[in-house]
Amino acid sequence: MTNNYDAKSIQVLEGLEAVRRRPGMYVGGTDIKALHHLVYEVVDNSIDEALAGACTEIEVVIHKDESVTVEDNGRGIPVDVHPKMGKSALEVVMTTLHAGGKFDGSGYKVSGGLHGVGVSAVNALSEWCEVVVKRNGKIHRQRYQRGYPQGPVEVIGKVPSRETGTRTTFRFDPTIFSPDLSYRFETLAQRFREMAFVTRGVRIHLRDERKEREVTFYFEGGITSFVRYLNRNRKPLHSIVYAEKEIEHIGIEVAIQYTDAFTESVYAFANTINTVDGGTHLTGMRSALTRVINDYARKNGFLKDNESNLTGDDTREGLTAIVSVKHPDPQFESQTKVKLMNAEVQTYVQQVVTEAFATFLEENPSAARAIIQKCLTSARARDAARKARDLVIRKSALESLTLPGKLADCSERDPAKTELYIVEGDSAGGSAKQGRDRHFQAILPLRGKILNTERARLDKILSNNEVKALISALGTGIGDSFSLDNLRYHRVIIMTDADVDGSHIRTLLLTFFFRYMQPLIDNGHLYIAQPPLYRIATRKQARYVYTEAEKERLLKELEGEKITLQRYKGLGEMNPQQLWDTTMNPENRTLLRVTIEDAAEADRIFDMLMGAAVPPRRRFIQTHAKDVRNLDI
Ligand code: 0RA
Repeated sequence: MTNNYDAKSIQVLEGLEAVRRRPGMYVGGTDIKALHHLVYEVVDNSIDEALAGACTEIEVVIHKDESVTVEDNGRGIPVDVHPKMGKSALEVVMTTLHAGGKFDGSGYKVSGGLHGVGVSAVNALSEWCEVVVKRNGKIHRQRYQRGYPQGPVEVIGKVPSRETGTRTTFRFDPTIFSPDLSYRFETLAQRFREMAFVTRGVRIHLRDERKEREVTFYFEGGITSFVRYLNRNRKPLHSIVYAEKEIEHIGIEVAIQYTDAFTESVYAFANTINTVDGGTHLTGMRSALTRVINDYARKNGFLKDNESNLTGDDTREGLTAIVSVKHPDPQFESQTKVKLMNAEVQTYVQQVVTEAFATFLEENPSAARAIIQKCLTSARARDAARKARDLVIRKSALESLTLPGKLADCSERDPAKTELYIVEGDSAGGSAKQGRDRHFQAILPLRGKILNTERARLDKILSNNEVKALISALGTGIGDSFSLDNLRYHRVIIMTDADVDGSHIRTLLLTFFFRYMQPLIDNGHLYIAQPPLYRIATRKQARYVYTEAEKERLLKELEGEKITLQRYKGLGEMNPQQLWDTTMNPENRTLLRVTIEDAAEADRIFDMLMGAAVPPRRRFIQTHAKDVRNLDI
């Protein structure tokens, strides 16, 4: 018995140390993403309680010192002494790897924790952590430092015995994570919104004490509310189709609604986690929709015998849907790639969607007609787009000789050494042309706003002159026929004014690249230039600053001196030399590399940006458009 205990203790210590030595293996790194991961890991456990029907409220608080509290009104982590280990179950949960929510093996239907490392990994990576459990009419508490208990579980008070729950507070360890990391309210809020959508009946409250703000997510309608939310600015073609069924202990839920939009908004969840890379649940839903629509269209004369079936692409346009599965043993492709692999799920989801959607079409012939007409239009548009694209591709083969007239090309021919500046407006384009190093820097001025690509179809976009110039300057083609090998410049740099119009144009360009040239982003070729916001001059020298914070710092530094402060609203206000010095000279400039950390999030951002009514769109552009990762060159 004692031996066993000692052996277990050693195991525990080794486990905690392993996590601290290789945090990457357990929480994916030591950056801001991993930091958010810690919070998700803790909240996942409370969500598990909610999924088990034992918890309705989850409160998350970000404290001023960047510690975080997660509190739920679940059953409370058991605190009784584990007979084999001779210590409290709470301590086992908090200090043993993989002993998270599933520790007693029975209490749980499914586990939300995708990564399954459990709260013990969070504990190990925390400078300090405290867990308070209300259970059996008592308040229990245990504290830890870097994972190690600072004493046994203590009873610190009494409560009515119906009052139960778990409260965990932890402070990330600054010797493991970058010490100046700071939680992003928006990122956490986004995740909790999704969790609340797919966990009907749970209320998730997020409060930020650093800068008093809070938000509560509660969706009575679950994923039906989610679909209504996604379609809030679109015109639905019919009421939301909802189905829910449990097959072989797998909970399956879908909500489906077609709209008049051209894009698709489909999200798949497995155990409340947004499976960005899809998987068997998504495939099951998609193939069912295509099959049901084709069957109905044939049977009711929308498709003639000599006409071919609608394709998956045709039935996707304007589709908004959520598929959410709760699986007792989810298999994922890998730790980071979020893709559900359980093969049986595809069959089950297909079954549920086929039954529900076929019934819906039978019972609602006018909705059925609207959906099928939408799909037929989409098929025709796709056909037209294919023709238009072929034309562009054929033409761009010729146009490798005939580059757009307004492109000021560089003399270097090796793409690895060259850069293309996409510049807003003719006057800034003029300054850039004069200021550049023409040996390796090419300039493409764009006039006015390029098309809003979200709202328009491919065939229309391709007829836009600005877009045409961009495509032929890059040389890659677009969409399915995009080829990175033909990229004519390895750095493609968007350079726009530091004002609202500038950020709008930047966003439009990002949308275009995201939708039609994604490999360009994936391979790190797309950048955003950083023109200065201010020029601050004293009698002795002039300096440029790029952020408000920098400006404040410099003004403090120069206190007492006589200064002139110039705010640059547009690139056009700089002369060619200044533009070169501040924004284009590789020696001094800062470029931000555009990354797609999370394709779904990016998609949502574009979706919201382009799909939304004007006020939220403006706010979003102003706060997030430049939110890309910093890169030193
Ligand atoms: C194991 C067993 C039971 C509940 C929990 C763990 C539990 C874990 C966490 C983590 C955060 N909040 C939590 N709430 C509960 C079931 C205990 C029972 O049957 O009463």
